[in-house]
Amino acid sequence: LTSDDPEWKGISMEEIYKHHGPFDWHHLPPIHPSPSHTILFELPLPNRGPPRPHPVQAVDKWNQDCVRMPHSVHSLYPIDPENEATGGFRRRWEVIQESLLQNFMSSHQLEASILSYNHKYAERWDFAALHYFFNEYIDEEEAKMCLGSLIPKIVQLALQLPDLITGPIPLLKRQRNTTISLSQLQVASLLANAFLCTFPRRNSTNPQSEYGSFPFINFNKLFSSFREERHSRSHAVMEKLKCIFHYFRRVTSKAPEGTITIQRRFVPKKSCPRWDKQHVKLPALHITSKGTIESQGAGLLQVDFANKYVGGGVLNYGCVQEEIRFVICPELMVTMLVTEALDDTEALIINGVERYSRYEGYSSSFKWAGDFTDETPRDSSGRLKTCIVAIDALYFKQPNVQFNMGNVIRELNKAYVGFSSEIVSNNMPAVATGNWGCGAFRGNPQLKVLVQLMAAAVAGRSMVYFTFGDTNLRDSVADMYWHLIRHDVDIGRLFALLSQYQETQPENRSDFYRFLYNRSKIKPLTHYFNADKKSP
Ligand code: AR6
Repeated sequence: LTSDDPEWKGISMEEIYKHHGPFDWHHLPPIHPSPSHTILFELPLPNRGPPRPHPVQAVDKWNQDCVRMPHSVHSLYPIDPENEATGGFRRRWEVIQESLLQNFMSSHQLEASILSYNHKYAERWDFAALHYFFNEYIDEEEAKMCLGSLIPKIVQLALQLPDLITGPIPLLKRQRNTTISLSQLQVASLLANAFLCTFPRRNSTNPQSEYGSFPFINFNKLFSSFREERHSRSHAVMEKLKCIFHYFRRVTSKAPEGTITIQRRFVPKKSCPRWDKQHVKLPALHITSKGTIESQGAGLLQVDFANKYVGGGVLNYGCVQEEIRFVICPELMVTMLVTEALDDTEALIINGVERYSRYEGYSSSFKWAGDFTDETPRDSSGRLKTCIVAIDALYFKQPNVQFNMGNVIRELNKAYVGFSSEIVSNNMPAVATGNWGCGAFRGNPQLKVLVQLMAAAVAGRSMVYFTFGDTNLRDSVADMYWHLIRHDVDIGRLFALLSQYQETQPENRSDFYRFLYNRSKIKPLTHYFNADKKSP
């Protein structure tokens, strides 16, 4: 089963794809409304053009369970911001419209405009990144084009919001299984509003505030992410801005026609697997040092190495796996509008997002590398057949702590919730993953690969693992994988071995894989017992 091809080990991609094309899985049911699934467009879809908004008669809800929309009649703004007590109030949406419908000659005018409906933050927000981008980073011609032509289009797209979104958008709150489907055009308009910082109540930094447990969505955070002394990280922010402007260029020159589904998945802890009692075997594994999840994982369940506040530092200095994915597929950012911080046994699954940009480099060397045409086919509900699952690993300050069984179980459950599905099928796409939790979050990839394999096994999926250039990791994991297969080590047994390793005192702990090699050769009693029963 192993190959001579030095780039990969384990099972071939043909076998992972079960000898079909990458997009031939039939595991995802069409979009269908239900009490837990809100659909913001009309079904069936039109033969051409973007989906029409649903409901036909607009409904304006202003409460704790839905996104507080900037155009709601309930969103009010002081007529005289300096003198709230005396001046009375008007609709904030009117203020937004008036201040945005103008010709912008500079990014400073755009800043003034944004602040005119966010006066509370006039002293606190700065727009250093935005100004650097327009005045220093891109050339004058480009800056002129962007301000004179693209920004007005973004404004148009944002101001279409009341026509494009007619129903309340439910929030995906903690410990609820809730799903939302939107059209790509609706998402574009929401993101145009985020860009212009129009979402009310989303700016407080107080954790006790109404949205204290939600990610930030207004782009002011990104616009201020620039410091001379953080030169290389500020540079990456400039390149992220290029990706975002490119996205808006694309969606304002031709309205996208597809749809997107966002699902919050919650499995109560008591319904998660008893890991010591799982007798499934390790699943098929393809492990490679070449390629990335988003490029070579076509059609598979692609893991987003997430923060519990989905999107992580995308609207800030962050520029690692999650943030890069969010800027090359900016539709992912709409999840930040609706998703409350993920709990331990929760995941977010996003179907249908499109990729708009190419990129080069990583972290501080990240660069926008031009337009990307996404050739992924669509399903019958208009979604690109791209499926992403956001799971947040634990951050480990102390490397030893990750072997504590409480933490191992937490990571097993998290991966299980992300990889499993309420739809039972024996034809589930493999998981496309890699060093989840092992970069910014400082986990041990030799442990995390096994944790993910165990979760995939119980969820009934194979796995494609990208080591991101690390050939040593590829080889050591492949060797361990074949060793465990040869010794018939099942998930419960592997769990028991992890727990034995953890019982040895940290100062006496040997190399983790050496420990597994030594111990897994010794078969547990139950195996002898079963073997005895079979022998004559
Ligand atoms: N494909 C495959 N592997 C990759 C890719 C890719 N496209 N990009 C990176 N890797 P990291 P974490 C590998 O640090 O540790 C964010 O801020 C590469 O080896 O992004 O889970 C989130 O918002 C890299 O070192 O994930 C969270 O706050 C490793 O994957 C936090 O980082 C881990 O990537 C999560 O940190």
